[in-house]
Amino acid sequence: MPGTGITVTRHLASAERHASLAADVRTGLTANPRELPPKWFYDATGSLLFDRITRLPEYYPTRREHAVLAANAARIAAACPATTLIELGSGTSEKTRLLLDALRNAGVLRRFVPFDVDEETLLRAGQDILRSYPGTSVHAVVGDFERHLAFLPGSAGGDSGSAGGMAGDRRLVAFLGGTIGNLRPETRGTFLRALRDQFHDGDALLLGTDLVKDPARLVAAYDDSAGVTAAFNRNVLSVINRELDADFDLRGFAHVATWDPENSWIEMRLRSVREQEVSVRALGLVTRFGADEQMRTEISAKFTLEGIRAELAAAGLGTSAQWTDPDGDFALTLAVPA
Ligand code: AVJ
Repeated sequence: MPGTGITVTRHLASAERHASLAADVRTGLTANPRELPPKWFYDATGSLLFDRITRLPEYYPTRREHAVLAANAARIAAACPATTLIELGSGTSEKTRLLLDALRNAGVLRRFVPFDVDEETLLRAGQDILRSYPGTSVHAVVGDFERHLAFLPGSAGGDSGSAGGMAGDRRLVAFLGGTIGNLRPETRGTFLRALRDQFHDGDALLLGTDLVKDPARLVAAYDDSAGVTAAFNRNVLSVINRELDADFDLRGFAHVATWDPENSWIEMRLRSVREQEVSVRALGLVTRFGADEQMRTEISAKFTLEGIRAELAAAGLGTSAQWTDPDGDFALTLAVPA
């Protein structure tokens, strides 16, 4: 983007994104039980709805994580005086600023690398940061962190040429919001191992995770009284209607949120309120939903402090520090190559 001072690397073109949605929807709608991956919630409407979720009285994770980060940002910058802050899944600009401020105050910050599937979100976040942190360069990366992690700027497989690499570069990778909980345990392991494989000495991961607590509070956070989470959940059907020429009737699907104590995760589902037929024209697919049939749309795993350390250790990452908010609702973990 000439003139803006933002460098953009694209690993995900819109045609590829479309093909990946089509494949996920075909697989998910023909599976038994049916399931749609949560990454497709986030079009412009879905991102707005998520933003409203973060301000709901029942949805504590965003406020709690902000509190842990505000209390410990200086310690994080001291433990990992990074020249580059990489943020996986952006759009959390307020929290990003706490980290950028701490790294700037430590006198080390040179570059911000937001990594997200949505180019528009990235450019908006990048512009804001560029204005507020003069002298800091912004390198936006459009990609899916489950697939393009090998290409982080400054890593062995990535941009280590004159454009992307920097001598003496030390990277802090922030993966906040509890988003790692949206991955299944096996996928989390693969993801963490891939990240660890990109790390050089001195690089670190800052991981935000929601913690196990009273199930009533957990369920309320995913089934708010204003119905915002319900609208967010149903929004995946609008995305499929628009992008794959489908005819889901959003009124025909009810929001469900349950706590699964065996798997230690919240599960969101859409329940077909009647028997109905849905056609997805772009896939040449017509399918019947039975009355009360449920389709899973998201898991959101909740962790224990020891459990987080164990998952990191299994991926070759050692925990150097762990913090929670005063109520013990949410954790930040700083990890380095073991
Ligand atoms: C912040 C993306 C992890 O799982 O809590 C919020 C998404 N889903 N309400 C979460 C979400 C329902 C959220 N993440």
